[in-house]
Amino acid sequence: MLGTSDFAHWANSYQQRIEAQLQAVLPNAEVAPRRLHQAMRYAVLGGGKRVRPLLAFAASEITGADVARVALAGAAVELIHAYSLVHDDLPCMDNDVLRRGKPTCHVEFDEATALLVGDALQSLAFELLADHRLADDVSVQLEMIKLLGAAAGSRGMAGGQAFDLAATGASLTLPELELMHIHKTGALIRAAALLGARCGTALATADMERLDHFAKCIGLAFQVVDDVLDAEATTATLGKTAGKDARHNKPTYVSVLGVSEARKLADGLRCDALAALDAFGERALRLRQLADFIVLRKF
Ligand code: GRG
Repeated sequence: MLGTSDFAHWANSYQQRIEAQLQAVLPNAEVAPRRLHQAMRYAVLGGGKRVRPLLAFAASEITGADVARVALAGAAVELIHAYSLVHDDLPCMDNDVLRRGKPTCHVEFDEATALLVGDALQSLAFELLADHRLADDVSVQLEMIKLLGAAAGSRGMAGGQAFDLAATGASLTLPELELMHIHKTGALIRAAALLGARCGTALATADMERLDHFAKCIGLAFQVVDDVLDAEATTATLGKTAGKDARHNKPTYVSVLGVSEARKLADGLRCDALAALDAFGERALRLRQLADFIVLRKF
């Protein structure tokens, strides 16, 4: 059995791989429109845990996918994620000034540029998925493009953000909170795992459902932990403003359950997620380790 340091080494090497892929696909900052291209690179490069691409790489180990394909799929998901952070930080949404330990995109550049950064990153994500061979079967690749579109759109992340904006100042029940986060945070995390797997050999329907269940549980666990960290960690550790949820009067797992129950919920979700991987044996080692990282992380 491999230990934590082996996971740290694996994660580090794939974080570097995704960084190189993102460097390569982002427009050159010296090419016009330079300010927009500089801001796109600023928003994406040199920060973030890269959890979504790591999930794509880990899931792809189940289906023996080509790493070059997975890097492109993982980069597409990370571009969507980076766009969502840039837009989420805008004054019309969360109005935040710190992200990944540096000034938010609209603070460093300006609001109009930040809006365009999000738009352009989203377009680039789909361009990547359409422009490179990611699956042997063209119809599978079309399914992959559709999957990311649904995960990012009004029935996925953007819809979750709409639920979130509507919930400010309201009190939500646990099922309502879950519905919001399955969309806002969970949809893209789920897409990352499924896209990584789909770059390789096709899985039987039952196995795809197992992976999907894993991804749903871990996507929700990610958000529960995010809420706990917002309440307990410092701004310096997180690289983003801590304690914001309570100040903005947002319903969270901590406001509904308290820290201790929220932690128990995250651990229960981790156990459910891990159980869904039993059928995959050693091929799911990295997914198991990532599940542990997501729930036990301190930032
Ligand atoms: C603006 C369409 C639109 C959507 C925004 C994802 C999102 C929806 C907003 C981000 C705000 C937020 C705090 C979401 C909760 C969980 C989350 C996605 C945290 C940030 O993700 P990490 O921790 O960030 O993976 P890094 O910086 O490590 O990539």
